[in-house]
Order: sequence, then C-alpha cells, then structure tokens
Amino acid sequence: MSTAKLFEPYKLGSVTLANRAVMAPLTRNRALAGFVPNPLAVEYYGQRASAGLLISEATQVSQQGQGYQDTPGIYSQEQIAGWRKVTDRVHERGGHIYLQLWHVGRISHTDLQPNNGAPVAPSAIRAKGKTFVGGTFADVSEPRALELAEIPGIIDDFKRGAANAIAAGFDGVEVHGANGYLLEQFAKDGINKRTDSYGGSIENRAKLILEVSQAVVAEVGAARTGIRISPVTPANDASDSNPQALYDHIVDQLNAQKLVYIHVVEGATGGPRDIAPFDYKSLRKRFKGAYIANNGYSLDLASQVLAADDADLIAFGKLFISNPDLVERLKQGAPLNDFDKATFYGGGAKGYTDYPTLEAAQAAQ
Ligand code: 8OZ
Repeated sequence: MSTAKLFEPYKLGSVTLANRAVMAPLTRNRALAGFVPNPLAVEYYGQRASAGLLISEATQVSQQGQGYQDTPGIYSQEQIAGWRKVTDRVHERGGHIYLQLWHVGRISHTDLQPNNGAPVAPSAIRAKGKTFVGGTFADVSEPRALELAEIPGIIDDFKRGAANAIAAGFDGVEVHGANGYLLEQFAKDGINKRTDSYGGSIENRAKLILEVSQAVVAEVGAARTGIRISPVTPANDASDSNPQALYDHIVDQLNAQKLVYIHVVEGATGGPRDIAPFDYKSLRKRFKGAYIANNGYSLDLASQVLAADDADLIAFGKLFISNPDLVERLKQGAPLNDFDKATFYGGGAKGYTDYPTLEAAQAAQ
C-alpha cells in the first residue's frame, strides 16, 4: 500500500494545503483569563504547522456557548487578538488554520453560564454526562428549552464568531455540528422533542444547523466554511432513530450552500469506528466539496482510504497531540510518541508543548 497520497498537496477553497493530513480540533482547556488563547497556544499550534490544515480546538461563540472551564472564545476583542498571534505563527511556518465555531447547548454547567443561568437546549432534558468545571468533572446542569425568539440570536453569535475568526487571521471556519453539542442536539430526535418549526421532521430538526452554516457562508464565503458532523456518535448522550436519512438531507443542503468541506467523525467520537451501521461512502459521494475523514485513523487506514478516493483529507487527533511533527514521522515511517491522557485537559506546558520532534528526540540520545 502506497502511503504517498497523504503527502501530496490539496487545494481547499482558495488555499493549497501542503499535504492531506489535518490536525483535528482538540479541546485542551488552557485558555485562562478571559478565555483568551494562552501564549503557550501560539507555540503549540506553531509546532504543528506542518499539518496540511490545522483546525483549532472548539471555540465558543458566546459565553452561553461555553460548557467546560478554560476553553477559548471568539466573541471579544481580546480573544481576537490572542488568536491573531496563533494564526500569525502558523502562517509564518507555512501552515493553514481554520477556527472551529462552537456552542455546547445543554452540555454545560450553571457555573459557566451568564448570571449562572440554565444552559440552553432544544428541549428541557438533561444529558447523561459530565463536564469539566472548577477543576473537576461534574454532571451537566438541567437545561432550559430555547424560545423560538432566541434562535436568531444564536445564529448571529455564530455569524459574529465567523467574522471575528477571519479578523483574527484564520483561513476559514469549521461549524461544530458534531459530538452532541447544540447543533447536533437540534438535529437528532433522541434529544430534540420540540413541537414547533425546529422539531419533528428531519427538515425541521436540521433547520438550525443549516441556518447557521448558511449565515456563516453569507459572512465569510462558502470557500472558507466547513462543517463537522458525527452521524452516529453517542457522545454527550446523542442519538437518532434514522441517521442515514437525517445526514443525507443535511449533506444535500450543505451541497447547495457549496460548503468547502464536510468533516465526518466516523463512528463513536474517539472510540470504535463500527459502533453503528452507516454508509459514509455514500455521504462522501453525495457531497461535492472535500471530505475530511476522522476517527481512529492509522497511516495504513488513511493510505487505504485515500487510495480508494473515499476521502480527500484525513484528520488525526490524539496522534497530533503527542507528535508535533506527525507528518514527517508518518512520511519516514518513524516511531510515534505515546500520548499522555492525564495532560489532555488543563494544565500548562506539560503534555502540551513538550512532546519532542523526531529530530529533538534523536539529538537527545
Ligand atoms: C473533549 C473534551 C471536551 C470537549 C468535542 C469539543 O468532543 C469537544 C470536546 C472533547 O467535540
């Protein structure tokens, strides 16, 4: 199996990526004061600039959209200025970077919400799940159902986030439509029990995710707008009775909006790829833009899928945490550093900016 295709350039919208390896969005909980990216983030993303495309960690579009401590935002001038340092560093090193726009919906805690209010959701149903807040894992709070009149404000928050991301120097934005957060909460019938025009049929449940992507496209252009979806993930208590029909509809509409890519978490996020039947190949064929495949990819599987033209780009998550020079290591068939789960969320440089490159590891021997 030739691995060569992974290292070939790829034209994504108006930028040419140096290779087809994407750094997946990875929550690291190190944005302290004001939810501004920490100076260490400049180093962290800069170290990984040899990825064809970097996607930022999930970044809340509003305080209401935050669900975990110390995640960065993209709604204040300070946050824009903090992110600008990251994008400058990545660009200086020849990389490209998108920002992931996030609203957690019901996966939050009153401690993180404006005026300590209830998190918002399609329906007032608490998720079975935990969030990380106050230095520990806590049950998520009971949410309240969004009023119909509040929905335009949510769409505007995404729109502002997209404009701010471009002002911060990002090459584009990825709408976080995956992993049991707000947009997926509306789309999936295990969570959305509304009886208004945002609930019930597939068309109604898909409305919010599609209105958000449309608004983002109107703000920054389709050539700079991607989206992440996770049709069958059980993450954050998500479920749907007919994901194939739901995502066929969503992808047809994203096609009409001419989004530059869909980024698909195949299977259970960070877990088994074969958790539920789903035809990803047909989704790939339906969509005219780029298909980024994600979840548990090894070099072998990536090479196989690229060779079969079942994806254009492959996103690697944990491997990019522990291997800043992942592309070079894969190219050489070199050993990979192991990742340390204990330092994924929160903390400082340890487990963040101190994983060695191959060169540094060899020099230390
Ligand atoms: C891990 C921990 C907290 C958040 C996702 C944004 O799953 C996340 C996330 C992952 O998309």
